[in-house]
This record gives sequence, structure tokens and C-alpha cells, in this order.
Amino acid sequence: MRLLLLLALKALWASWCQATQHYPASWGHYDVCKSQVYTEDGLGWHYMACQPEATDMTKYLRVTLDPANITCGDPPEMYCALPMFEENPYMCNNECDAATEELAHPPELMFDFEGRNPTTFWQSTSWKKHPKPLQVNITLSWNKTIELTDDIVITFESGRPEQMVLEKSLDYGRTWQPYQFYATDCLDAFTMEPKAVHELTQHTLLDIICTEDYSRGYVWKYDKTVRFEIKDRFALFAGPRLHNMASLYGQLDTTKNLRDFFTLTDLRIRLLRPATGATMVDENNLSRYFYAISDIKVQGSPRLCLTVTCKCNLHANACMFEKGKLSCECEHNTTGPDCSRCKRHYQGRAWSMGSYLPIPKGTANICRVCDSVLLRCQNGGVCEQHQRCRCPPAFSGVLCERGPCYGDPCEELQSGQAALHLATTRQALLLLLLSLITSLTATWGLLSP
Ligand SMILES: *[C@@H]1O[C@H](CO)[C@@H](O)[C@H](O)[C@H]1NC(C)=O
Ligand SMILES: *[C@@H]1O[C@H](CO)[C@@H](O)[C@H](O)[C@H]1NC(C)=O
Ligand SMILES: *[C@@H]1O[C@H](CO)[C@@H](O)[C@H](O)[C@H]1NC(C)=O
Ligand SMILES: *[C@@H]1O[C@H](CO)[C@@H](O)[C@H](O)[C@H]1NC(C)=O
Ligand SMILES: CC(=O)N[C@H]1CO[C@H](CO)[C@@H](O)[C@@H]1O
Ligand SMILES: [Ca+2]
Repeated sequence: MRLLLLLALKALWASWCQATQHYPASWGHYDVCKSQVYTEDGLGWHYMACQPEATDMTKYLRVTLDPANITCGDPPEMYCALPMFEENPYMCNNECDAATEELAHPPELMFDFEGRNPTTFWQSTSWKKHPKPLQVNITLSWNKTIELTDDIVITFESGRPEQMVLEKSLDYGRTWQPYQFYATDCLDAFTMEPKAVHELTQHTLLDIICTEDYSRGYVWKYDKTVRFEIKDRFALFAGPRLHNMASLYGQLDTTKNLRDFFTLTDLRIRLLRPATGATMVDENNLSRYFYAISDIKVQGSPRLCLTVTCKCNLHANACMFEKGKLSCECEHNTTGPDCSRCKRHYQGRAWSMGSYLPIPKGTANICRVCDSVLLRCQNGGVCEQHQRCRCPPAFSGVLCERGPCYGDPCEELQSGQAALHLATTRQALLLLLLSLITSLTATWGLLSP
């Protein structure tokens, strides 16, 4: 019976995911890094920019609380619910006891499987030291750059905090920048004008705003979530139903600031003031005021409705968790945890990330020594697997650019060669001109009666 319910829930979740994802098929080009194609030269590879399939990133994070002893239950304490959450507001018969499994509320419960009833949640100690502020930092660290592709959603079982800041780090926690401010009164809390995400434009997309949308109004007790809206920001380029992802990809390919905005290694939730449900704090009932979070979703996969994706600079379609560390399985002859370098022997040109735009507009930017387009082997050399030029006898150099004689005594000969080269170019130009004239006269001949 229970299993059936679970299965039904899973199916419901899956269909909800499908119903709510509006991403077009073009995401599909991320699936593979290369595919086999037949060319005049036989079987070959066609290289594409690729991304790892998003997985549940909350599995791989480390959570740190500051202060470390802020979790409730040591020593055990009784707490009450806020009046609007409880039928009888003064019933304070809830207990938090870290030593008893059923009554403990450790941080792991913010990341466990949701769908249980009642929900499982982390809870802080209550605000017994009022008026000293009750402040908690919850830091999530991945030790790896990741890329947000969907909203961050935090579900509060207490009331949503009256003041909160979401911060992020791009350098493994050394420096932090605010992502978004949340308050019942932005001017009062942060001296910022309140703004909603739908007031942003393409030009102000990177602005850090203070929103009152997720703190105000306890009128509806099921209003439990605080969001950081990624999809709404994507929509500024891709349209309200994200139907024009090409436009967003184009922007991501060309604008580093925009890519960086959605990239992070760590997130920090700074809880600055708990919900009080009123303007006055009832100092006789301080055990009503605390933070409780049942779930944090750092969402991301457009296809699977799961979480964020490992950032591999579009050079990998798998991300491995090994020895406690996430790293990309790099393709395209790239290397490093984020595939942000060319492998040794493949440094014919500077490394570059793959493009978000699909082929033919985008490119995989594979690392190579030679190819048949820009990095041609010269003097009749043949490019072998993009790795080396096989040079004809007497020629050398990475691209066979060095002639039979190389060095001081040959300088003159070399410049002689250059002159020869120039001469051939001139000849070619002349030929081109000649053929142009011929074809022109031919056309003329055709047109004239
Ligand atoms: C937490 O630890 C600090 C010292 O680090 C101490 O002052 C404080 O009383 C402790 N809080 C609780 C609830 O144990
Ligand atoms: C939380 O983090 C901020 C900086 O992000 C720091 O100033 C503060 O001391 C930290 N600790 C607490 C308990 O707020
Ligand atoms: C983070 O990853 C590096 C390797 O890239 C490793 O040396 C370090 O110990 C890791 N840190 C943590 C806290 O896991
Ligand atoms: C809460 O405060 C009221 C008075 O405002 C008091 O009667 C009641 O006993 C208090 N409840 C608790 C649990 O302290
Ligand atoms: C070591 C490695 O990954 N080599 C690959 C480099 O790229 C060429 C194609 O460009 C592949 O054939 C190699 O396997
Ligand atoms: Ca939970």
C-alpha cells in the first residue's frame, strides 16, 4: 500500500516535471560530445558542445552552520508554533531533543527526500536571547563550480524570515557577493527600494535586488517558499515560456558576466530575523520565534527536473563523484575539474569554452594541434587526429612551417622563398581577374541579342 502510494507520487512528480518544463528540444544538443559521421574521407567524428546531465546536486554538497551550535535540541527545549500556524496559538507542546531521533532536527533534514508527512526539517534554537538578534548562516559548498539552470527554492516550516540574504561565492568561499535580499520592509532592513524580479529588464538582469515578495503576508499559511528566480531571469532573453532559448544561448556565449551570474561554488543563506507574524515581538513567548527549513532545492535540470548541472564549460557530458570530489569527465582533449584547459599536446590554439548555441551556429571548440580549417599543416603536411602534423621530409615545426633550411645561414633563402610566395599570390590574383573577365564577357555575350 505504502509502496503503491510512493509509486503514484513518483509518477505524479514525473508528470508534473514534464508539464512544467517548457524547454525546447534544442537542449538535446547537450547530450553527446561527438557523433560519428560519414565524410568523403570515410568514418569521422563530428564534435559538439556538451553538458553533463543534471543530477541532484544537494547530494554532493557540504552544509555548514554558523554558529555551529545553533541547531535546537541540545539541551532539549519546548517550542510553540506561530499563532497562524497552529489551531491553538498557545499550545507549546512541541519538543526538540537532539538525543532522540524522532524529536531531533539536524541539518541533513533540509536535503532528504521530501514527500513524507509530516515533513522533516532542520530547526534552530528559539530566540531566547532577544533582543540580541537571532542570526544563522547556512553555507552550502560543492568544492566545484556548478551552473544554475532552475530556481533555488527554500521551504520554511516556521514562518518565512522577515530578513534574509542569499549570497554566493565563485571562489570556494574566499569572497562572497549578495545574490538577493529578502525583507518584509526592504527600506527599513537594507535601505534598498523594494523590487520584484518581473520588474527587471535585459539591461538590469544582473542587478541585485531586495524583494518583499517572499516575506510579507502570512495570510496564507501554505506560503512557505522563498525563491531565487532563475527561470524568470532566463525569460528576459528566451521569452515567457522560454521558447527562444537560442537568444539566451547567444547571450551566454558572448557575455561572461551573464555566465558568471548563474555560476557558483558555494551558496550562503543568511537568516537575519525570524518571522514574528506581528510588529511586536512577544517577549513572554520567545519560544515561538525560530527558523525551520524542510527543504532546499538548488534546481536545474531542464530535462529531468532535478537540480543544477556540473559546470564543465560545455566540454563534458558526465560529471563523476570520486573520492569525495565532483569532477567533469572532459572530452574534446580538455582537462581540469571544469575542463578549463587544453590537454598537453593539444595546445595548438588557446582554450575556449564550447558554445551554448547548437551547431551550426555554435561550435565545440575542441583543443587541437591541427585541423583542416584554421590550423592547417603547411607545406604538404598531413594532420593526424588533430594531434600532430605528419610533415614531408625536410620540413619540421608543429605545423610543418619550417623549411628545409632553418637557422641563420638560410635567412636569405627563406626571404627568397617569401618573395616567391608573394609572386605566386600575384599570379593567382591575375588568374582570378582573368577568369572574372572571361565569365563577365560570357554573360554579356549571352545577354546581348
Ligand atoms: C553556542 O556556543 C557559544 C560559544 O561558542 C555559546 O556562547 C553559546 O551559549 C552556545 N549556545 C548554545 C545554545 O549552546
Ligand atoms: C555570516 O556570514 C557573514 C558574511 O557573509 C558574516 O559577516 C557573519 O559574521 C557570519 N555569521 C553569522 C552568525 O551571521
Ligand atoms: C576540494 O577539492 C580539492 C581538489 O580539487 C581538494 O584538494 C580539497 O581537499 C577539497 N576540499 C574539500 C573541503 O573537500
Ligand atoms: C505566552 O504569553 C501569554 C501572555 O501574553 C501567556 O499568558 C502565556 O502563558 C505565554 N505562553 C508561554 C508558553 O509562555
Ligand atoms: C587523449 C584524447 O582525448 N585524445 C583525443 C583528442 O581528440 C582526438 C580528436 O580530436 C581524439 O581522436 C583523441 O582520442
Ligand atoms: Ca526534509
